[in-house]
Amino acid sequence: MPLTCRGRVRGQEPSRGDVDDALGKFSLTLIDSLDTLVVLNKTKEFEDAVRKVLRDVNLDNDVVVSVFETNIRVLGGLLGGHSLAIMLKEKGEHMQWYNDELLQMAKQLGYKLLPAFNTTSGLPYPRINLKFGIRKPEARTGTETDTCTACAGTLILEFAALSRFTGATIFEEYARKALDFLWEKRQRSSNLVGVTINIHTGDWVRKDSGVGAGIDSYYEYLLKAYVLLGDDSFLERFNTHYDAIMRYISQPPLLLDVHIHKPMLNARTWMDALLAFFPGLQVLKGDIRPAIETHEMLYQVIKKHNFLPEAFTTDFRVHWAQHPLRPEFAESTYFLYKATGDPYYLEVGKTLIENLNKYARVPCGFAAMKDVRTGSHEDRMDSFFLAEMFKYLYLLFADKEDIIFDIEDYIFTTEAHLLPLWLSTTNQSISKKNTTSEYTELDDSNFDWTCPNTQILFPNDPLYAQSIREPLKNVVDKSCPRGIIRVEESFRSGAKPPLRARDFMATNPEHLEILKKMGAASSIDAEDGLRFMQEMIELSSQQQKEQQLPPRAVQIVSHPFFGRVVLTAGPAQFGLDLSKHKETRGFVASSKPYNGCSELTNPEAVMGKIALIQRGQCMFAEKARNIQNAGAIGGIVIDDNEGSSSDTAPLFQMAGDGKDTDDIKIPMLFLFSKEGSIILDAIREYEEVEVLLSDKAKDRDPEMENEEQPSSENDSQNQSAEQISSSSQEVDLVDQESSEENSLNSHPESLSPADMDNAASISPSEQTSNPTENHETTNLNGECTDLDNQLQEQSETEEDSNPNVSWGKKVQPIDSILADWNEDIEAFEMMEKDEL
Ligand code: DMJ
Repeated sequence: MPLTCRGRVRGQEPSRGDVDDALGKFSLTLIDSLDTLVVLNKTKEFEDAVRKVLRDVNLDNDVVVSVFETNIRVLGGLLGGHSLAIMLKEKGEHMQWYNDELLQMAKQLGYKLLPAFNTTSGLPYPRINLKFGIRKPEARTGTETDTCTACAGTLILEFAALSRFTGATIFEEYARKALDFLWEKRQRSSNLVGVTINIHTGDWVRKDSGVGAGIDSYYEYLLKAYVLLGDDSFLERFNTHYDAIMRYISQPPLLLDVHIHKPMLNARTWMDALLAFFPGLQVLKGDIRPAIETHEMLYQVIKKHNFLPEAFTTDFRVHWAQHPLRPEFAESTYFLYKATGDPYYLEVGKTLIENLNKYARVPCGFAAMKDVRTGSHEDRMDSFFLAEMFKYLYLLFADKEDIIFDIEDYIFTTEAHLLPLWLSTTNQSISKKNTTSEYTELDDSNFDWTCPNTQILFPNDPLYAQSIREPLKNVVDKSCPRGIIRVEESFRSGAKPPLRARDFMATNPEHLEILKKMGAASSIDAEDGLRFMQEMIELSSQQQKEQQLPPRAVQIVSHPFFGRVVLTAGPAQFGLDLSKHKETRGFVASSKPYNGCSELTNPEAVMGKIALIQRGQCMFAEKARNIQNAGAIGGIVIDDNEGSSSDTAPLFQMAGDGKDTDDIKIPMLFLFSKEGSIILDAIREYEEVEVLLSDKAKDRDPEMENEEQPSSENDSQNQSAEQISSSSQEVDLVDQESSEENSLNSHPESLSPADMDNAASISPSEQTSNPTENHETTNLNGECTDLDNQLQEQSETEEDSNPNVSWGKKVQPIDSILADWNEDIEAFEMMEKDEL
């Protein structure tokens, strides 16, 4: 936890839900970063780290963990560590004492994971108890019915390596069986797989299909299993799927999810950050052109937001603003540089590193971005940051002689762990399944460049990659994404377009008839119904969204923080609107009484400063008035619920007191207790603590550190009570204008299926885009002519002109249908649970 400078121990911190399933009290980060140390030529540190793992790590904990995460991060980490330990030992200088201890641990862990495969399908349960397996009731797991495709299909590299290193064939057998089952279950006409599957029946639970969350590394492992194990059947499967991906999902430069049964139909209008690995996989396959295109599109999204948001729409707005420092884009950049030698990719890498240092680096590491729009942090540095991000960025810039071994002798697992290619010829006792006859005859032209020799791929043409990128230069700023158009076009040829939620009218008998039909059994109707429900819920959540304000940021700028720590703050529905005014900068002081519910007894201490007040005992507006009367230039309300944190709670917004709050002119922000205590601890340690209150963290540059530190008194002059009152007139004016502007610009955004059920509880930071983005979108829509956008604009106009028509009324008649679809919607949540 890079903000609080502690390790995250499961059970000792408030649960963050499924994301904690990666934590098994097994020193995850230490194990996941073992082989990174060797890549970075930190041999001595590697030796120490291995000793620590052997001395301290216990794998027999009564903890329920994700089988997928444990496999890729811990089993993979141990095997990567072992691979490089034996390499070093053989060189004769380091690790001379090493006697396969990491491998023994890996084997022990492998056996602990095996009970998860006790299903008729051979697909593993998604979770397992490290101590009790899936034995009930002690295990507290083993009741799940579904898993994600990537979760069941991302085992073969680690399991086969474990079998081949140890001679215990059972691991490779189990992983192969799970892959065979997934292959059998592919949708036979599209050759695509869904996102989640029932581990007992093999039915697809979520029938949407993409290359990102929930499926990503299944494809990666088919191709890499071929590379590592030399088994043609894996390549044939991969090629069959790849052909389908390029036919349906790839809509260059976009990669859009489609339905497995109706692959010409896009399943959503947004993309997730996990798909950024795909250009790297395309390089490995040898299909460089689309890799360059998609990578370039992603890079432009990054340049717009500094990081790749967890999800972004086809018109490149933020859909889900979090960014946990995922490595996929750096991984693809590395592979593209290796393939093309184009220095452009070094520039890309430089930007990534600069952004990490500028926006994510904090005193105790690198903090995930809670919201790429505000630049606020989360107290979280996932183990893949060291395992993958560090490794790929280092390798991008490393010359051959910088690395003490030949990296070409290894394959990267999905967590960037290194497995030696010589395993392909060791302990090959697993019988290969001869299923060649099942493979579709493929158009060979697709594979002209498969397994290319990079020396001859771009002969004498250093401008090859650039010529592909050039037409995409402004794609993010100017595009009218064709993905959206395609959906509509597919129905222009005669067939009646399905009913879209935005067009639905409860009074239209034809619409009601279509709705009834959707409840019937045909799978096509069912899919239309499913999409209808998704859209309906998205639109209805948009209603709630409109009352919600975006998150704000509290940035600590004084020594020794210098702007490095940015805390996610909740906005207030009253007081100075930080999205329309320059940030407020000032030293902080606790008010007395701390709850701020009566006239302050220490006005001299808060005068000209930002007052800290505790939540509770009176209305927020009352607190604001009391600190404003004492001369404070701003206020931070700190939650009185001990342990609350923006990591686990949705964004909190402070409401007014139901009366006129125009008299409150100072900005007010809310911090949960954990973020608040970071400021309180800082005061205890450094006394003078200066912060910025803003809608977006100020760029931290070296100047911030050199900036003359204004004394608290100076600062108090910055925004004196007089200035506050003079700026208040401006506030009123701007507020009026902007509220009009906002209503004009309000723009329905879609939510992920996984978000849908949570629409009420999800943090607005994940739902709203900032006013600038709305504005851009309006401009963009003005230029676009596709039907989808026209319809969207139409529906906005209708709503605007008749504000009394509420969605509540429209939603009512379909309540019963909502119940029918409930099960599917729950399944949609799996995506977040399983991978995001
Ligand atoms: C990593 O743990 C792996 O790359 C995995 O396959 C999916 N993504 C995370 C990091 O984003």
